[in-house]
Amino acid sequence: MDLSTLTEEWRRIDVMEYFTKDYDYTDFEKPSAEFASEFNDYGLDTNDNSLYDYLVIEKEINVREAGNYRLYGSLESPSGEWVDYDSNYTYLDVGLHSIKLRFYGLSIYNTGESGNFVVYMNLYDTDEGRWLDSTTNTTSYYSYTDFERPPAEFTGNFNDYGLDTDEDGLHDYLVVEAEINVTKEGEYELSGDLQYYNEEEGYWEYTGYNSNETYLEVGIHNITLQFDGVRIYNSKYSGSFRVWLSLYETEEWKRIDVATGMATSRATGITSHLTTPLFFYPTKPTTTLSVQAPIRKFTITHPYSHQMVGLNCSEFVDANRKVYYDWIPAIRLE
Ligand SMILES: [Ca+2]
Ligand SMILES: [Ca+2]
Repeated sequence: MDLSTLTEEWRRIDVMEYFTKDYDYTDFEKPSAEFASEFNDYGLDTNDNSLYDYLVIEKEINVREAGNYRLYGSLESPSGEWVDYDSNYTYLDVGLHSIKLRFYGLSIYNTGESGNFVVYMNLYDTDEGRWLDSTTNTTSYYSYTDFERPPAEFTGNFNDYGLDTDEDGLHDYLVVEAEINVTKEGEYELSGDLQYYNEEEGYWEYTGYNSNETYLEVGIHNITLQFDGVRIYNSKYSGSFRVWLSLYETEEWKRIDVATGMATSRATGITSHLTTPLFFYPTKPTTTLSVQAPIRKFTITHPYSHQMVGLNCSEFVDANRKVYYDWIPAIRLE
């Protein structure tokens, strides 16, 4: 989905109400597959340390026509925070099948929540590229302490300063340092978005991105990000900047920690992932998604309900041509 290509020129110029004859829905085609009732879940420990590496779910699917299908599932914590997603692409013959999804144990540990987790599922026919069915199931009780611990995390110590690389007295970079405690050596990536609060428009303006991938031994490390000074000059903003920091392990490319105290800026209820729908909960009949810098808007109209609404989103390109694959920054719902 490239929102930068959306225009505001689409205007409805005429509306007409027309009523068809009466139809019986049973006279129409049934979906080639749909969800059946069975649902099962269990913890999976892959390295025998008595902590679950994955939460596995098995969902029953009733197939009417053999073909290629995709089961997509999104996991939410008991309090409704998004945790992880997984997809399973598979060929299925006619009949009942139990299909598995695996959710990342560390992401569950990071919620700090115990209780029954919620799995939102969608079923797609990948031959026809068609959505077929959706359903929601609740897992049995889990404590977050049943799952794997983060191999690295922020200690909470941060620092920042201007860096003058050509000694002309002006900062070439704004450097942000994050202290990271590594308990399992490996490859990690620290990434950050630099933002400032635009008082006039009332939102956080994106001012730069940087990432730093590095191999880290066990211990405490200071990892730095460098944000482009010219970009900051061009913003014409003076004051404190906010940095949204994420720490990834690069084996499974999972986010293992985010810097605290910065969560308020993120749009409520939005998650977006590689080749999966962008989901949100509509709270009004019409929801406007706003994308920042410069502001662009588009409106999604849908029945008022607490069902999730999905947009297909494989990548997101913001107005500055920066491409995001795993989340959408600077969007808000109105
Ligand atoms: Ca384990
Ligand atoms: Ca300089």
